[in-house]
Amino acid sequence: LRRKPPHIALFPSAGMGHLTPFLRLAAMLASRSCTITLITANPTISAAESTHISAFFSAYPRINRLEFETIPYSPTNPTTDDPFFLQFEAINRSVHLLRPLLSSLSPPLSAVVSDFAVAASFGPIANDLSQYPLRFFNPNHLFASILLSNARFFPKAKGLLLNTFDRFESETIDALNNGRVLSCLPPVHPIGPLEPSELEKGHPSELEKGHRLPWLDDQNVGSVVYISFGSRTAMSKDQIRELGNGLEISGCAFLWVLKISKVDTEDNEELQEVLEESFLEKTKNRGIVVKEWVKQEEILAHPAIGGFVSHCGWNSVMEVAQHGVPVLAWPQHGDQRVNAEVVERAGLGVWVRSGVGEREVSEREEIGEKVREMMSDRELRNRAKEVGEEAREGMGVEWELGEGVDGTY
Ligand code: BUP
Repeated sequence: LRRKPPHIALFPSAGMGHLTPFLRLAAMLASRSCTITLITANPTISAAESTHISAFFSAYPRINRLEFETIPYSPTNPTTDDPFFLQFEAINRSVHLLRPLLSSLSPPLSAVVSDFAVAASFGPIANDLSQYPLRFFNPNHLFASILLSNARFFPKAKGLLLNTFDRFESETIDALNNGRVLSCLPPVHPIGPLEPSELEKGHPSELEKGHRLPWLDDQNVGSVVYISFGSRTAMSKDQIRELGNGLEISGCAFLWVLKISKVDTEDNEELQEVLEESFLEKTKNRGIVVKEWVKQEEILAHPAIGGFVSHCGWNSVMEVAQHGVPVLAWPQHGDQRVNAEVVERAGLGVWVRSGVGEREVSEREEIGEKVREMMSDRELRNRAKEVGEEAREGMGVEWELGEGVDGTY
């Protein structure tokens, strides 16, 4: 008897860092004959999200879209003004609107894969909270309370999919699967690094538009340092200036993606207004600064790239691991410090805990020195290369989720 292909709904939360892995997973599952419904919550916070969602559905016409309108969340005494956290909460609070839409889908759903920040949407909530060690967080903070209420749902899930791979975090995966962290967790499946979707392949569009890609093509192998702090981190103007001067001091060629505002729709400054004229003049033949969206996957895959100064958002970590490029970790907030530690322990990069990134404003001399050290560290380069080989070994491996409740897969 042939089994029906499973129908899987995917539910990302807000921000590119949360959307990107879901788009990749959707593309990957669709290519393996699953019927896919991607849930998109409106409104989105950033222009990058809207653009990527539209382009994704054009590139994958067979993937269904289920849109739902969230009820805006605007508390009177907010514990945060982060628009992404507020949107997490808005999604969580609006999820009752989603349930009837999901139950009317045809064919009926075999599974829902939900972002951890909105996981509670789909099931009953356990009562016992004592086992979750959230003492590092302020439980009154919106982000902590979102995580807490969603983490309570984890034991009710059929499985947890992690965008990581065995060799990168073997101890952690082992501890999770052997009940050493929590006895009540379902099986944890490391499914990363996720392959880029069609949307991310091809030339890095913005670079190409500005005719700058040939510049990257003309650089020596492993000579360019790539700098990006992700889609939602804007540094202070002072830090941006120090970083620019640090890059100049390093003597290395560079490609720097510079975010001037936290949300791209609020970005109304030109690079020339933020960077010193002398910096732009002195580095014009040695480096490129862009503020547009670039195809990071493609950049990291380019042979000219020899190092990555990264905020260690988890998607960036998985992407750079896959390409085996050394990292200088410069974590900013959220889970990024934990991620930086993972990067360091895996041998993929260095994290100068008391230095770069850990002060209010890190100074140019130190930045220059650390960038130069990373770019010339042969041992680090070799270990990063090995990490890349380990990462690619895991890619494309078929994984089994087991049989669904209705026996359809
Ligand atoms: Br900026 C930028 N192009 O120009 P993270 C980012 N990306 O492809 P974040 C581009 O966005 P949090 C650009 O490759 C990665 O897949 C990048 O996710 C891509 O960091 C994603 O690295 C960014 O997880 O989110 O966005 O700061 O730290 O909240 O996970």
